Amino acid sequence: MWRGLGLGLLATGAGLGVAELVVGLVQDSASPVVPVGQEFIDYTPAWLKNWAIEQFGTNDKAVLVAGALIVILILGAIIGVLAVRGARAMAYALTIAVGVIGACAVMIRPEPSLAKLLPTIVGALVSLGVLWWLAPRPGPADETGRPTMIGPDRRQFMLGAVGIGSVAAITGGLGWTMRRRFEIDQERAELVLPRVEGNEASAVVPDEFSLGVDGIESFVVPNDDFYRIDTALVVPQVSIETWSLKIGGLVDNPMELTFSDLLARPQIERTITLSCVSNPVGGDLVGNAVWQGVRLADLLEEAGLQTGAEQVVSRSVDGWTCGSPIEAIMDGRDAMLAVAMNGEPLPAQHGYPVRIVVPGLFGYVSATKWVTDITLTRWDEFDAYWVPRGWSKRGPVKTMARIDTPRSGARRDGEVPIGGVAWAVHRGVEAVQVRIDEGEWRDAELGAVPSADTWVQWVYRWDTSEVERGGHSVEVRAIDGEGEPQPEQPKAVAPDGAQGYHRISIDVG
Ligand SMILES: Nc1nc2c(c(=O)[nH]1)N[C@H]1C(S)=C(S)[C@@H](COP(=O)(O)O)O[C@H]1N2
Ligand SMILES: [Mo]
Repeated sequence: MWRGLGLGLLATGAGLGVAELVVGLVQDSASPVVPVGQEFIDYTPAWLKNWAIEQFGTNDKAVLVAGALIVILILGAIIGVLAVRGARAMAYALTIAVGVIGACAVMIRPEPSLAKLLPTIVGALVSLGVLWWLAPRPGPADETGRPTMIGPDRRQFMLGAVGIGSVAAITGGLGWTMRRRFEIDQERAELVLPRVEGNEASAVVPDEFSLGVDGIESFVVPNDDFYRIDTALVVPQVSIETWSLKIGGLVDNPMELTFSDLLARPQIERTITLSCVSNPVGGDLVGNAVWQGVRLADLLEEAGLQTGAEQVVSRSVDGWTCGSPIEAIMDGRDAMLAVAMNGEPLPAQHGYPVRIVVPGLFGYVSATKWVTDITLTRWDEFDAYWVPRGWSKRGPVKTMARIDTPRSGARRDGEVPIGGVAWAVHRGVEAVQVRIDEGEWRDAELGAVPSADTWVQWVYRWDTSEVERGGHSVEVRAIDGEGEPQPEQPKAVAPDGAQGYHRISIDVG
C-alpha cells in the first residue's frame, strides 16, 4: 500500500516536473495544470466559485493551481496502488487517460498548437516510464512453470525513489524559473521608458565618434554583441511588478523604491565603457554602451549618508554581491541605476529591470545586474562575492589599448591602417601610441569622445613602402588623461586586472 502510494506520487511528480521543464524550454508550450484547473472552474457551481473567491480573494489562481495539482496527485496515488497490486494494465490506462484529459484541456483553450501539447505528452510518457521501472512486472516462468514477478527490491526501490524524486524537483524548479523568461520578454517589449530631459531621440549613436576604419569595434557596441559575464546559471527573470530596491545600512533614512518610483525621478543618459577585470590584454570582455537611468549619488544623498560609510555593497536578486568605494559614487561622476541600454530597456541578461553602472570601476566591483539591495557599510565589515575568491577589494579600470585591425599574422602591404580602441575609463585617454619592432613610439590619430568615461577609437596609418618584407611586431599603449602611460610590465588578470602591451605581428609582403 505505502509502496503503491509512493510509486504513484513519484511517477506523477516526475511527469509534472519534466513537463514543467519542457514548458521552460519551449516557447509557446503550455503546462496542463492550469488549463485542467480552468476547465474545472468552468464546471464549478457558482456557489462554490463565489465561496472560493471570498475565501481566497486574489489568491484564487494559486488556489486553483494547488487544487488541480492535488487532484492530479490523488489520481497518481490511486494509479500507484493499482500498479503494485497487480493491476498494471489498469494503471497504465489510467495514466494515459489523465494525459489525454490534460491534452484535451490544453487544446480547447484559445490558440491550441502542437507546441502547447508537448509538455503533456512528455510528462505522461515519463510517468509511464517510472511506473514500468518501479512496479513489479511479470518475468520469465520459474522451473515449475509458474509465472514470477520481477522488479526492484526494497533497496533498489528506495534508491530509485530518491533519484526520481530529485529529478522531479530539479526539473520542476528549473522549468518554473525558466518559463518566466517568456513572460519577462513580453513585459520588457511593452515597457515604455520616460524621456531623458534635453534629449530629442534617445540613444542616437552619433557617427562623430567613429573613425570609419574597417575592423575597429564599433564605438557603441550593440546589445546583442555586448559581452556578458555573471555567475547566474539561469538568467534571473525579474518583473517590474515585483522589483524593488532597498537602501540601508549606514544611512539616516533607509528607503525602498519601486520601479515606478525610479522612473519618476530625473533621468540621465550617458555613454560609459564597462569592462571586466578578467579581460586579458587584447581581450573583448569590454564594451561601450549608452545607459539611461537615475543618478545614484542623488539617491544616497537623500538617504542621508552617515560618516563612516566607506563601501557601497550592492546585491542582486540571486544573491551576488559587489562592493564599490563610496568616493567613486559620490565624487561627481555619473554612477547610476541604469534602466536602459542603447535606447532599450536593459536586456534580461544585462540586468533587467535595473543594474548599476559606475564609470571607472571594473564590473565585479560596480556593475550589479538585477540589483535589489544597496547597503552602506565599512570595508572591514563585508567582503563581496569575488573578494574571498582571490580578487582585489578595489578595482579601478586600468588604462589599456587594444589592436582590432589587422588581425595578428595578417599579410599586408602599402599603407596599413592599424587601429583599435583604448580606454582609461573616467580618466580619459590623452594619447595612443604605436611602435613597430620596439622602435620609437609614434602618436596615433584619435576619434572624438563624448566624455572621459568612454573608450576612444584610434588609428595609425603605417606606410610599409620602405619597410623590409617579412614579419614585424606592432605594439600599442595608451596614455591616460593624467599623463600616465599604460605600464609595460605584463601582469595576469588576478587579482586586479591584466596589464601590459597588446602586441600583434604583421607580415609585410
Ligand atoms: N548580479 C550580477 N551582476 C553582475 C555580475 C554577476 O555575476 N551577477 N558580474 C559582474 C561582472 S564581473 C561584470 S564584468 C559585469 C558584466 O556586465 P555585462 O554582463 O552586462 O557585460 O557585470 C557585473 N554584474
Ligand atoms: Mo567581470
